[in-house]
Amino acid sequence: MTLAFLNDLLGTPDVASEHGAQVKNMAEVVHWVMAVLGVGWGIFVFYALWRFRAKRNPKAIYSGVTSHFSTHVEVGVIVVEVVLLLGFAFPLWAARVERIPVDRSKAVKVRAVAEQFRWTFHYAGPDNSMGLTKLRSITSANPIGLVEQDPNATDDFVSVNELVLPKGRTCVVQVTSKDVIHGLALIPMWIQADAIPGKEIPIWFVPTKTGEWDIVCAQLCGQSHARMVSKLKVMEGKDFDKWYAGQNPLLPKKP
Ligand SMILES: [Cu+2]
Repeated sequence: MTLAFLNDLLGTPDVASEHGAQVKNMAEVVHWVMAVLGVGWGIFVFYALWRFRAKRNPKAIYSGVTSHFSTHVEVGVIVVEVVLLLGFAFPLWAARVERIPVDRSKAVKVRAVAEQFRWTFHYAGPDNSMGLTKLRSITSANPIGLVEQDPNATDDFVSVNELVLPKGRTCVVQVTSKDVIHGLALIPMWIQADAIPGKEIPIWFVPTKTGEWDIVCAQLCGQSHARMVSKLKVMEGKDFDKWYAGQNPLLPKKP
């Protein structure tokens, strides 16, 4: 029986991004440590119930425990948790969250704009520069509020409830919301971020597999939260380029 087989028992989803395996490993280690802790403490509770039952101990002893065994166990657990946190979780967090690629000129840039109850994915368009958006510019035809006067905005396009990305390229997604807090969970990418009104939270990753998956809203955001389902489509680079070039700009062409 291999470790991989044991990990399959956890039912963790497949990895379709470059960094995904690291997060998956981390999740698996944490699950197994917690399983050992949970089972261990469970056994201890039943042992204590049996060992200190009233029939065998008719008279309570008020002096308490005299051995240091439990202290050693507690210290051991703390050491394991500190190693997990400082040795694994913090460096992984720093790599995934802090070290956002500085040179984004070649990255695929998308804004994920949440609202009750859909996702509008805003692409930078052929110029690969995100157009300016403003709350005041939002209309039914311009749901993300692109500013018409901004030259970078003229070629920007949107994709509603479908996040299309290429395999093998760095993707930077700015996550935001128009109303309440939502959560963008890209499960096969092993990445997730809350969509908070007034904030743009960047996430980045490199997809390594083509395919189609559901995107779920990861925050209970209202009555139709469960129906806030979108698609994540990862295509081969050339198919993506074709799709990208075929999209119509959101703003009407200026006469
Ligand atoms: Cu939501």
